Amino acid sequence: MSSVEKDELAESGDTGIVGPPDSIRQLPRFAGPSTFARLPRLDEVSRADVAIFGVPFDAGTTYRPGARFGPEAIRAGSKLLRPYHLGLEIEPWSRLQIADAGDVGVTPFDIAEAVSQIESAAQRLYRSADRIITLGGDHTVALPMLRAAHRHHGPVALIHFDAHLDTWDNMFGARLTHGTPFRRATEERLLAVNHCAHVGIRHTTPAAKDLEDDRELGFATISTLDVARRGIEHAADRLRERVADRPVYISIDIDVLDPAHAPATGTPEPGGLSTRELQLLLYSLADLDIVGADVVEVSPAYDHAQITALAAAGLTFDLLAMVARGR
Ligand SMILES: [Mn+2]
Repeated sequence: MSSVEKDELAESGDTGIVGPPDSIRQLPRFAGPSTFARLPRLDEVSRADVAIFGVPFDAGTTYRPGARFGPEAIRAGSKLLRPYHLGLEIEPWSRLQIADAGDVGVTPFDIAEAVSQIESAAQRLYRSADRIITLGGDHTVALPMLRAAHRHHGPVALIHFDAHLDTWDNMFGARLTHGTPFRRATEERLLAVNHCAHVGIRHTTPAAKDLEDDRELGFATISTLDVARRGIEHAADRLRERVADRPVYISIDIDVLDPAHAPATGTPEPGGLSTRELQLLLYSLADLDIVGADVVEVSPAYDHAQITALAAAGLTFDLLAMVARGR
C-alpha cells in the first residue's frame, strides 16, 4: 500500500471515524484551521474518545510567564504529525475518534476564578468526550483537570513528569499556583494515595525538607539522576508496580526535559531528560489505563525554531498513541 493510500485510509475508513484532511492532495499541512494535528474540531464530530483541550492560563507562574500562549504553540508544532506512530506501532486517529475542543475561556486576573472556570469547562467536556488531554497553560491547570477527572474516573494514580515537586503548600501565601497543584489534589483526595510518583525531579529545591514533606503526602520520587544511573526500564518497572491496575493520569511539565530539548518553559533546570529518554519511558508505560493527561508549561516567547513546541506536540501524540494502545 502506498503512503498516500495509507493516509487516506486513516482519514476515512469504514469506522465513521473522522481524521485529518489529506495532506498531499487536499490541504497542505501548513494551511487550514489550527487544530491539534489538523484533527477535526469537537463540534464537527458527534463525540470523541479523546478530546484535546487548550487551557491558555499562566497567572500561577512564579518566574517566566507566557504559558498562556502554550496551546497555540503546541498546535502549531503539531502540524507535521503523521498518522502512524512508529514507536508504538499504531495509528491513534484511525482507532479512536480524537477531536480538538478548542480553548477554555479563562480570566487572566483571578486564579481562583480561573481554576473554577477550567473545572466547569472540563466537566462539560466530559459529556462529549471520555478522556481529555490538556494543553497548558502553567501547571496550576492540573488541579481543576484532576478534579474533573476524579469526578469522571474516580481517584487516579498520578505519574508526574517534572523538574519540580509541585507539592509546596503555598507561594507568597497563595495556595493555587503552578507550584502547589499536587498538594491541593492530595488534600482533596483526588489521587490514589501511595500510588503516585514524580519523575525527573532534579538540581535545586528550596529546602531538603521538601522531599520529606512530599513523601509524607504519599509520593514516590524517581529523580533524573535515578533514571540516568539505573536506567529507563528500571524506572518504568517501578512506575508500573506503583500504579498497578489503577486508572492513570499523566502530567507532563515540559521542564522535565533538559533546556536543550525544551528551552521555552517557565522554570528551566539544567541536567534534564532528553526528549528521547522521556519517550522511551512513556512507551514502556503504554499498557497502563491512561484516563487523562496534560502537557503544560510551554512558554513560546522563549522558544527557538519551535524546539519546545515540537517536543510538546510530539509528546502529546505519544500520549494519544498510548491511550490508543491501552484500549
Ligand atoms: Mn510543574
